[in-house]
Amino acid sequence: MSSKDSTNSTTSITGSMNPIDSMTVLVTGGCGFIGSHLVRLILRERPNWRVINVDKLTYAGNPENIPDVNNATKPSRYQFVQADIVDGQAINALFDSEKIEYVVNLAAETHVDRSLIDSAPFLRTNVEGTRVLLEAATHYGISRFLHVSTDEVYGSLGPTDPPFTEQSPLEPNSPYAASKAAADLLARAYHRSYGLPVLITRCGNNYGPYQFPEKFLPLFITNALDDQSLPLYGDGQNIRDWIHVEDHVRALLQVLEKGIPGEIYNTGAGEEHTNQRMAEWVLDILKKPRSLIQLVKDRPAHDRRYGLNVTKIQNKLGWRPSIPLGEGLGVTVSWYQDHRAWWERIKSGEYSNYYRQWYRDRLAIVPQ
Ligand code: NAD
Ligand code: TDX
Repeated sequence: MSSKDSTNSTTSITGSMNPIDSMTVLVTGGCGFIGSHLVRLILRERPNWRVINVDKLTYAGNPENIPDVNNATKPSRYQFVQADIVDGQAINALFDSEKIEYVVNLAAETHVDRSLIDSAPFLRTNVEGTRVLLEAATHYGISRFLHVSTDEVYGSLGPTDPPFTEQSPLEPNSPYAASKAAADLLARAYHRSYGLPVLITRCGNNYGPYQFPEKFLPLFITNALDDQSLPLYGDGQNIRDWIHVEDHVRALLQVLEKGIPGEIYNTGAGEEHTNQRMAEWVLDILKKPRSLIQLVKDRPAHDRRYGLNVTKIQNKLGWRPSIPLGEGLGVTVSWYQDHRAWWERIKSGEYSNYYRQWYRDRLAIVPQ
């Protein structure tokens, strides 16, 4: 690989920039769920930053996730580029034409169940796409590369195990998780091998507005709104550690600006709950009967429990989650109630084929 010096970078390789400094950040996957919240946060709170959003617009990418940005932001501060992160030519052309200082890599295939049907797109985007970005970032000598990994790389906890720390072994169980673990380790290797200032975050389950309704909470909320069954896998006792997406993107910004290159930061809100509890919570908020919950065939290799020790990000960077689950869940349910057109368009499109295929054997009655 070729490595250029950092002449087109405005900071030292380990230094972080003052938030008021002007700079250009490349966000990949900015039309997805978390990426759209991050783009919005940066444009709102870093008035001198320019955001280039590279997104392929897969089934999960949706420009409608950032309507305020698309319609109201001055073009000079926001640019959307439809491109595939695996396409080295397109990515290098972008680095050639723009003075990119920071990269935040969120672009990924993200749905565990789809990775169990076909793992190829997961390996392609999550591993090869990350490699293409790391290579370009190294070549062009950028200041910081934040790779957004996931708690799923750690595998599964037993009921009495302490939560995962950054030192926990990586034992991914699904093709999705394995592809994310590979990308995570590749990002680490680019730091060790080439000195690329890589930062890695591993976050728990996000919830909030604009989440694609294949994921547990938006699927259950929108099914409940339509009085459809909520397909709860297995015995419903699997545990996830839930965090509001706004808290997550604030952590990402903090790590991007203040994190130490080469370091990994777990991110989570310490809200561990069983899927059954979450499903009942949604139904109670909507005043719908709990009989809508239907226990269905389990997901293969279904991780039993995720939980994160977030002492490091709290102590080293001073980040704290600020949205309690009880509050965030209520507001999120209201958002889906108020944005029926957004999710109905998704659920009636390509997603309906997937839903029929995946849940056909699971649900007794699947809408035709
Ligand atoms: P998402 O599926 O909502 O969005 C992914 C985005 O990436 C989409 O806009 C899609 O079009 C884009 N994309 C996919 N393949 C691409 C490619 N080859 N080139 C360019 N763009 C491409 O995902 P999300 O939930 O917002 O997750 C974002 C990131 O955060 C992922 O890396 C995911 O692994 C990680 N993460 C998610 C969670 C969670 O709970 N959602 C938790 C921890 C980590
Ligand atoms: O229909 C369902 N029924 C059900 O019981 C679905 C879709 C899910 N579940 C269960 C499986 C999980 O235990 O709910 C839990 C959450 O499922 P997902 O929303 O698919 O998330 P998960 O598998 O935990 O992975 C998520 O968190 C980590 C994201 O999808 C990943 O992108 C992220 O990395």
